[in-house]
Amino acid sequence: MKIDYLLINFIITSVSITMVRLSFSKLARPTTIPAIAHYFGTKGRYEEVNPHLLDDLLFVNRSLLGPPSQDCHAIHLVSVIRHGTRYPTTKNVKKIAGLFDLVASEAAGSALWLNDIKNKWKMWYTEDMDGRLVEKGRDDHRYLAMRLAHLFPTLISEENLRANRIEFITSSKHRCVDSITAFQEGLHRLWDVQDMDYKQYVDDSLMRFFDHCERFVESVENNKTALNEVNRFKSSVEMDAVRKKIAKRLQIPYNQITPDMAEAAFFLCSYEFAIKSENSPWCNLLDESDAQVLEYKNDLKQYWKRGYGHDINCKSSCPLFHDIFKRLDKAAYDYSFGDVKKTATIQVGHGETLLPLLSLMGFFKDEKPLTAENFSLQHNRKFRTSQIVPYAANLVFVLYECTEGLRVQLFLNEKPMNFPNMNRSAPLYETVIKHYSELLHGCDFNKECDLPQSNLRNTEL
Ligand SMILES: *[C@@H]1O[C@H](CO)[C@@H](O)[C@H](O)[C@H]1NC(C)=O
Ligand SMILES: *[C@@H]1O[C@H](CO)[C@@H](O)[C@H](O)[C@H]1NC(C)=O
Ligand SMILES: *[C@@H]1O[C@H](CO)[C@@H](O)[C@H](O)[C@H]1NC(C)=O
Ligand SMILES: CC(=O)N[C@H]1CO[C@H](CO)[C@@H](O)[C@@H]1O
Repeated sequence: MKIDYLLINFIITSVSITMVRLSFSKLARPTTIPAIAHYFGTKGRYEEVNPHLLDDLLFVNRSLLGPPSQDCHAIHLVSVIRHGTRYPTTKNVKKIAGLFDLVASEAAGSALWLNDIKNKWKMWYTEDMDGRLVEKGRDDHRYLAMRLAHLFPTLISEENLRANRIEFITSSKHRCVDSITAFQEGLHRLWDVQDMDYKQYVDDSLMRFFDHCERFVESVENNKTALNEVNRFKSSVEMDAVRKKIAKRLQIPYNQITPDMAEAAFFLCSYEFAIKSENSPWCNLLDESDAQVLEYKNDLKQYWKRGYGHDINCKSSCPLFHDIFKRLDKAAYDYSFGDVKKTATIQVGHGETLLPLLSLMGFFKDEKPLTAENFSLQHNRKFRTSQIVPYAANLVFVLYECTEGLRVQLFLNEKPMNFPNMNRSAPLYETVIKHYSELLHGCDFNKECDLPQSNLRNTEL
């Protein structure tokens, strides 16, 4: 609410931007940040990976994010963005309700926070919230849009928006449609555009490719043993220790604190923080080492369901991979004829859209796989979803025309990221094409995703 009021304020008094920025810094910051906020994985705030936004939601670091060199001219930008902060899904609301009932009826002790949970805290999550975008999630996208427009003023501009040179594509899920709408709202507010409708295309074959890949659905999504490592970790000594500590803090018998209950406590702390900016009394159920265990449990799940764990997880993203390079190719081609048709592509999807694509392209690959036994050995793992896919996570490809030719620069969550095994931050486009030539010439969705019987069906038709 406060932030929204300020946003309006910002539009009205945009003359004194510095003043508004100062008030942002006072109001956007919650009283305190939970000590475990860095471990929330896919339920983490974007601000945890970009803490300077707590001082100024419109801050962009030009020296870090500017063109590779002065002679470079941005031609096109393709971004794949995760939806913003959302409510829990129905499944997680049920888990939260289960924990709340248990604590309200069984927990004992005189700790202040426990008293707050039992006497002040209200179970306000309802099943019909169903993972919908919250107001904070709209702001995530509104401000991201404004920052990207500041960073790439020749690509994301009012003129290009009006001339339909910016394409908006989204997953059909309500939280994604609402996010991309908020993104456009951010641009409209920035330029005070009042006479334009929001235009966007739903494309699940690009943004929810995982639903369309039969081999993925059969061998991972619907396969009980595909996530064996996660299930084994649930009964690991590490998870047992977390449960015992929670049981002790609540004075509830250990056997009643199931791994799901421990996870529900983690969810509660993360949702109260991400949605309401509150350091909730629920956060006292877990200390930092507990959070690391629960973070690993989430990372294990993402690793085996969306990342390197199974090759098909990555391969299911082939359509998106090809689409990105097709757009860059097309932009380069059009540009060479002085005929700019599109300057930017804004695509909004899920964490499940980004992780397979990043894995396909070789990012955040650890030498050894993440397994149920590896928790302590994987302390410094690269595959850490808290860092990679918080709410509103974004992967941005920017194509530049430079004196030596085309260059492409990559940003993850507004930070430059090198391509795997390339030490230059904006390599020549042809170097990148060479690097990915195998995928660019292969990575055929039908070949990877069709199951033998469906091939049969197809030939019978
Ligand atoms: C911006 O980026 C530069 C270069 O990496 C860095 O030295 C500087 O500290 C950053 N500035 C802020 C305010 O974050
Ligand atoms: C299910 O997953 C296991 C473990 O990855 C694998 O060995 C098995 O082949 C999968 N089953 C199917 C039907 O794909
Ligand atoms: C980048 O890699 C090339 C070849 O792999 C090497 O010659 C060069 O020294 C590296 N540059 C830096 C800054 O590491
Ligand atoms: C980094 C590391 O030590 N990884 C090990 C994890 O556990 C598996 C067996 O489950 C080993 O094969 C890996 O070497």
